[in-house]
Parts: sequence; C-alpha cells; structure tokens
Amino acid sequence: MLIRNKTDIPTSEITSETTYINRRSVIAGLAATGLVGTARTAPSNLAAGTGRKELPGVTPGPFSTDEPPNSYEDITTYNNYYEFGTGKDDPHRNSGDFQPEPWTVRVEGEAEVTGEFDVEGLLSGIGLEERVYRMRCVEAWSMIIPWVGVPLGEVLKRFRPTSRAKYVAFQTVLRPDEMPGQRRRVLRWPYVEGLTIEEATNPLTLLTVGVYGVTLPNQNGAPLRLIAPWKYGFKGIKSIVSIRLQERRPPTSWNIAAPREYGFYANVNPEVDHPRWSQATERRIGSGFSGLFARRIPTQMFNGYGEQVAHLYSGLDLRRNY
Ligand SMILES: Nc1nc2c(c(=O)[nH]1)N[C@H]1C(S)=C(S)[C@@H](COP(=O)(O)O)O[C@H]1N2
Ligand SMILES: [Mo]
Repeated sequence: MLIRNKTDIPTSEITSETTYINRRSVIAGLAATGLVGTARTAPSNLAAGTGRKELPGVTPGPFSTDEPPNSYEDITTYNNYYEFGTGKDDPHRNSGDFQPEPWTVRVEGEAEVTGEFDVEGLLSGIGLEERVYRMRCVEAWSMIIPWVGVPLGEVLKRFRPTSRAKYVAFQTVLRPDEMPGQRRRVLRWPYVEGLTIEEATNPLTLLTVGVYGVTLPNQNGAPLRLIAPWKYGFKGIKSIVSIRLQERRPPTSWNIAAPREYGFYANVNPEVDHPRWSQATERRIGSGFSGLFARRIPTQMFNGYGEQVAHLYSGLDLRRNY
C-alpha cells in the first residue's frame, strides 16, 4: 500500500474498521429505504472496452445533482488538458502514450506527516463515493459528470496540517515525452493550482480517481485529480504528483498566463464577466447537440453550490477577488 513513504500515516488517523463498517451500514440502510440509489455503474463493458478498471465498493455520496449525467463519450472526448494539446478533442486523441501507473504523490510542507505515497496508500481506508456534479468551464460550456473519489479533507487530515497550513498547492506531472502539449510553451509547465485550506477541506472538494465507476481515462486526469465543483473547470488540476501545505498563497497556471482574466479564486460567478465574454449563461454539452445546438442555460452563482461554500467568501469583494 504505502510505498517509499518516509513516515507512515499514524494508525489513529486512519478511519477505524468499525467507523467504516458503520458508515457502510448507514448507507446500506438508506439504500433499503430507497432514499439513495446505488452508485452508477459504467455502461456495460465500459471497463473492458476502454482498458479502465472497475472501481470496487463505490457508494453514492452526498451533494449529487438529479440532473441526468452526460454520456461517457461526451465526458471523455470534449475537454481541456493542454498537456495533450489545446483542442477539445486533443486530450482524447493524444493521451494514449501516457502511463498513469505506477504513480507516486509527494505530500510536503506544513504538516506533521509528509512523504511519498502511491494512490492506494493516499486513499486507503476512506470509502470511495460517487458524486454527480455540475461542472462549468470558464469558456461557458458545462456538463454533468459522475465523478468517483474521496473528500480531499479526509485525506489531508491524516497528514496533520500545522497551524501555518493556510493554502494547498498542487502540481501536475511533467512528462514531455508522454505529453506532446508540454513540448510547446502554451503554458508554463508543470501546470500548478491552489486552494485555501478552507476550500480544500470543504466537504464538496473531491480527490478524484474515477468517472462512471471506472478509473479515470488519461484525458480526464488519470490517475488522480482535483474536483471543486463551485469553481471554473481550470481549478480541477489533473494527474497530480505533488500536494504541498503552505502558509503563502501559491501561484496558479492560468493566473500566471493571464492575470487580468483568471484570478486565484475562480469561483463560478454569472455577475462577473470574463474580460472577453459574458459568464451569465452556459452551453450544456449533450450528445449530438454540442456546438451551436447545445442548450443554453443561465449560470448559477457558485455553480449552484452556494449553500455549501458561500460562507467561505463572506466579507470578500467577489468582483475584485475573481
Ligand atoms: N494539468 C491540467 N489540468 C487541467 C487542465 C489542463 O490544461 N492541465 N485544464 C483544466 C480545464 S480548463 C478544465 S475545463 C478541466 C476539464 O477536464 P474535465 O472535463 O476532465 O474536468 O480540466 C482542468 N484541469
Ligand atoms: Mo476550463
């Protein structure tokens, strides 16, 4: 499980077997009453047809929307991952050589426990949840995606962040040999992102390992990526190799590239336009209806997750802190 770690995660920090079983039986109890469904399974033969692995023991998590999810095909053929090119189908077309296994993540900085961990070690003992989230790209398109992961806060607390841990900085892997987009300087590589510690530990924030019940395809950020559904898509950094707890606000790739257009917060906000386009509406991508014919719908403040996250920004001028 843990490999090459300098220090083991203290056992007291790992969810005890009984808590885990109780949680499972609570969920099973709810399922029996019909209050929650079972987690979505991949369309038949998805694991076989795509080379992805079916994720075991996924339970339905909180905060899922009732809106029907986009198809696996929409989700895996239309997105942004500039390490593989800047076109919407480039990630799908150019990520075939990428090797997401084996994988190691460094946990560093202001925490009592730091070290290098494999994905299983990072997540061990924390139940995988499916969360069907609304996702909103800053380019004004959106999708509904059934992600699978664990709350990032549950992972971080095992490393016992110190009182100086005010921010969490993330880094994507740097592998120009496997990532053709990194051979061009469209962005400064490696891609970096950050959250405040309050955002990182908000229950909505998901450290994500799968979609539609199977492990992430390369183009969606295999093997491990971030999802913060109240923020524009670019905050969801992919293929993470470093998680650093720190006192100072970390730089972020899109803020470095175009500071006037992309701020640190990047909260979905229909009232603050991007300098070159409106953020008031969005195009909901749908099979056969992408492009000109996609449905245009109003964008919601915090992407509709205000109840969970608006308190994080009270007293902050959201026009200046975009
Ligand atoms: N490393 C890396 N992560 C990234 C990006 C990227 O170019 N590089 N693009 C971001 C943007 S702009 C979006 S909209 C989402 C899209 O991917 P998804 O549909 O898999 O969430 O990934 C985000 N994460
Ligand atoms: Mo995006």
